[in-house]
Amino acid sequence: MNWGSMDRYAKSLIKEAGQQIKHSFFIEIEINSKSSKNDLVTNIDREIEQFFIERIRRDFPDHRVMGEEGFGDDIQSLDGTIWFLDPIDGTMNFIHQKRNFAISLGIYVDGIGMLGYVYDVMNDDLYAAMKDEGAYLNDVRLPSLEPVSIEESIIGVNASWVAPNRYVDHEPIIELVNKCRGTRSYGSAALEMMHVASGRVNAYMSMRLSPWDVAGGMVIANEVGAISSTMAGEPLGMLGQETFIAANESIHSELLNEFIVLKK
Ligand code: 2AM
Ligand code: CA
Ligand code: CA
Ligand code: CA
Repeated sequence: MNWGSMDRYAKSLIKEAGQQIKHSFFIEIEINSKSSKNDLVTNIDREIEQFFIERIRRDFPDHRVMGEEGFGDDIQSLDGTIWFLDPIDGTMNFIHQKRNFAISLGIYVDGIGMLGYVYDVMNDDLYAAMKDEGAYLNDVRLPSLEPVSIEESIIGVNASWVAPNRYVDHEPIIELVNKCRGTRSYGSAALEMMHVASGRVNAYMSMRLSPWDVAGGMVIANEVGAISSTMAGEPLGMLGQETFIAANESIHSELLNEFIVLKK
């Protein structure tokens, strides 16, 4: 299969899954917590992941899947074709708001992002990119990002960072919040990355994200010239949880050098 038909296949799978998520609003959803009381999961997260995995295994038996809910493969290396899937990114929003969540999918070959998708289900907005072929929102090409200054930037940052926390020194974050034009926090890493890729927000950062949170978004962000890295400025390893920043190229290193002081 070539990349064009792979792209069509992935898009139709995502749209079908989106329909299933919308239908779930008519039935009772089962809610459980995972690592902590506010880390939520539903039967729909699991069912959507299983839906993708059944199709992928049927149609691409030599591909592997890394999915949040654990129905995929045990991935220890990036060799071959890997589908990084988050069936619902923003589960808390899915439960509480019935909006502001996304399906996030990245298809990587030997660690290189070839296809990326973030589907804002309730708005029917599909962000998609193929490596070196540009990024699109519903088939309209996203332009390359224009440079911005910190003073003119909207920064996607979680409010808990301006209080003492175990990840970063909060004083420099307060300085950043005061210096920038404004801050936003939407509760879906994949959608926040799409705000960056569309120029609506100029940087997004998070302390602990997994490969499925960022795999799709990074392919898209890369095509418009946004830089994605860990908070140490390194490329992501894509095998476990890491710190993360996606930013307009013009402010990426300034954010890391001047405002992010990681705790040991
Ligand atoms: P999720 O909804 O798929 O869990 C805001 O919480 C963002 O961080 C969401 O994109 C969420 O993805 C992600 N996230 C990653 N790890 C998380 C965790 N342990 N608890 C809650 N959210 C997490
Ligand atoms: Ca989750
Ligand atoms: Ca997620
Ligand atoms: Ca999820």
